[in-house]
Amino acid sequence: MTLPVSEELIAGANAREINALEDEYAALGRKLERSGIAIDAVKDRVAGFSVAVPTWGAGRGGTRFAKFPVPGEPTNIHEKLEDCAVINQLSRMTPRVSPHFPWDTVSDYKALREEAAELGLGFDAVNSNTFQDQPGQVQSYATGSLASTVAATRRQAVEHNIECIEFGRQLGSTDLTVWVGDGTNFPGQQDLARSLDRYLEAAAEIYAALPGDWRMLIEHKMFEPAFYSTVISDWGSSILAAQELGPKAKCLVDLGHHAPNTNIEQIVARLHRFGKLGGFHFNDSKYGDDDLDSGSINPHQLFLVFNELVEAELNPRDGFNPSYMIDQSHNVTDPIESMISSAETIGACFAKALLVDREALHLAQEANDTMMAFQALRRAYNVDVGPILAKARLEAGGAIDALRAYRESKWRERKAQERKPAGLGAGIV
Ligand code: PSV
Ligand code: MN
Ligand code: MN
Repeated sequence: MTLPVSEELIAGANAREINALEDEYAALGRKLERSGIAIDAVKDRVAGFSVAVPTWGAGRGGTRFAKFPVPGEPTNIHEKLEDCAVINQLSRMTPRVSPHFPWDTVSDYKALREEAAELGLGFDAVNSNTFQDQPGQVQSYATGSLASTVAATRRQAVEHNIECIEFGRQLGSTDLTVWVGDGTNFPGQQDLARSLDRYLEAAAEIYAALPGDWRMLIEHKMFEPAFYSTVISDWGSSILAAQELGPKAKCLVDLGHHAPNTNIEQIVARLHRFGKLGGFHFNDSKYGDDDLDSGSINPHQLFLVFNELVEAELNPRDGFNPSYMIDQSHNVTDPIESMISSAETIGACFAKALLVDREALHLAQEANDTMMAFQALRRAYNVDVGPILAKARLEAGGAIDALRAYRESKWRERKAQERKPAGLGAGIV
């Protein structure tokens, strides 16, 4: 394996920070011990936690108004993998990459899988794209894709998804994430029931092409690019579709795809209850599908989501194995820095959820002692779990302070000299 950042640089940075970390870790260990929690056990759980990063998150995102590339940003799948390897090498929490087709152009999938492995990476869910037209494409997605009234367009969308499964097979993926932009902008524009019929019929063809150990993750979104209705608008439509398709179909929850203030943690609990929780796209939002960095606006919500996930793990239902991925648009930051910071935030919410005194919580719930039930969550949420994450990173070969080590590596500055400039223009969704 050839990792991108110099091991000496990481070791040097860690040597400067190790004493402070040991001190903080020991102090936190004593504090947790007073509540009967063994810090090493929590650290080991955190060490086993990972979240995938999206190839499209490795470049600067943008809005429909503009995209401002960062000098040295990756412009092809090989450079994106290199950057993802930097994130994982320093954070040791992001060993898998999720590709998006045809945004990622690949000539040899087998070789790409080997290239990724050499960088310490594997592949996560493959994402199909039927929400944009591509050069040379025969049918336009202007009328939608899987739910289009145009049979040839539906066929093209089905075939693209099946082709994505084949790409994923070669890359070692086992999940296909399907998000469609299908929907309407005017009342009456389409028959709301028949659109779903068409979607279900087309999705069933994709489902039928899934290999035995694959899952189809259905991602709902209530608006954008369609602003009156979307075909798979919410978790209700998503779970109904997943139930109709079969056991390999699960629901994917993108945190930004709901109406403001929606109780997402409750959606998580509901999906799990019916064995349909397939995975997450982590990001944060203030207004809509803002794709802001995870936990940057509402870290408490992220903690509550993980609280449900820890509960779910203790009460397993059918095939509980949610896939975790970051889906953010890094418009004003270095994407590597945003993903290092986001992975840390996501891991921290998981760690805090592990600290919840479940017995106290359940007893308080049974006794209808609202304040003590809330306090069981609050106590865990208030703990600074930074030392636990840093220790897990250090033991896995990463950097105690991953962001600082990244800055010291001058990775972006060096890539700005080596890589060809990224194109300008409007961003991606
Ligand atoms: C749609 O808004 C979405 O969340 C889907 O996951 C897409 O694949 C992704 O964004 C692309 O940016
Ligand atoms: Mn998403
Ligand atoms: Mn989105």
